[in-house]
Amino acid sequence: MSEQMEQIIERMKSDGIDIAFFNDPQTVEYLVGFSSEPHERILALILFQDAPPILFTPALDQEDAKASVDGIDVYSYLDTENPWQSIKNLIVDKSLPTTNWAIEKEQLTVAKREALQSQFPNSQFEKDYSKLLHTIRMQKTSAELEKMKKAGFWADEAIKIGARALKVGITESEVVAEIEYQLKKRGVDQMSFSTMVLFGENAASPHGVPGPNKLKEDQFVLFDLGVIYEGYASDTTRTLFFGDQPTSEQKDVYQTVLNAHDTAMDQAKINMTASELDTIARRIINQKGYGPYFNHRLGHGIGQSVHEFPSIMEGNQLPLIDSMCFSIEPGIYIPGNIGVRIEDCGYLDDSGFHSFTFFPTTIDAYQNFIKESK
Ligand SMILES: [Mn+2]
Repeated sequence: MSEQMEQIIERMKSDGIDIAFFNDPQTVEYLVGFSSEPHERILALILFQDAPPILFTPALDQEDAKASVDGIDVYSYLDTENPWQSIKNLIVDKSLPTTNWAIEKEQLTVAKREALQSQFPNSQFEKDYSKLLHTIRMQKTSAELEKMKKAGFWADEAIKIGARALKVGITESEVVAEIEYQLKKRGVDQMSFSTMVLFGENAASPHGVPGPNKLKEDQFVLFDLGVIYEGYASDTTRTLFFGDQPTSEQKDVYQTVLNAHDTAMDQAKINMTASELDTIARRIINQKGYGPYFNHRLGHGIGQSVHEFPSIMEGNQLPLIDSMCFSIEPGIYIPGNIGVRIEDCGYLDDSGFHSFTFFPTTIDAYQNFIKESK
């Protein structure tokens, strides 16, 4: 049984929880190593204080599940069976207490909870273990960090593919298509979110949408993208200057974001709070008068999902700890005019913050890259 599962069972004992029911596919994958998206079917990991865990899957997943887990009983149901009735029978067979349940309130729909309640009318489903899972997942194992480095490698490759594709007149959508096509040909078939490529003023919205805009000389091109590799996400943003004559405003905005990004990367350390790290970057942007245009938190945790705990934001007094993974992504967005963001995700250890991505960040990075590729 994994160390993380043992940690949860210890917690069940101290909380007086008889049964913990996890139905988030990512939780299941995290705890037992079996990955599947059940759609409307039921996939669940059921933990007890003093009995072996049950992995409950749709019948079509049973063989894969058995092959990928160790020391866990796998049971399945057919589409023609009532999964909740099957779960009840499995649990009742164990003759263990069933009064107090912990569930993932962020994942278990009301309908599913009612289905469980109908099978166990005298049980309580009040305890929420969503936060507990977030907390455990914040601290990555060395095996997880290795996967995240690989996911980072492919994010850097994606930026390079995108940079090579740039030319006057190409559209944002065409650059997105090129990136995803080239990655798929190389065996990377899942992005961690919709790839973003935004030209010039279209990048002035932090959640802009790529479309038919055509690239012109001396515009910024904002790439925000990542891939899923072996179940782990990457996420990086580069704002490349396409041309060689940035205006003084373009230079000033870019250098301010870069300075905030580099300073936060350099100064991030264990035991600092998430809020303190946000402030380090935000102060630099405020001092240059762009504060109102940095309208989001400095960063977010990352792992199996592209956004998870911790949130690197003002007011979050959570201390940063060893092996936590998160983004550092300051930005300045002046509506209708200019948008610049620079983002790297990485992990913390005793010697500081270590990025998973390495594409250069200076304003002439695009020019240098093109020269070197020739
Ligand atoms: Mn991000």
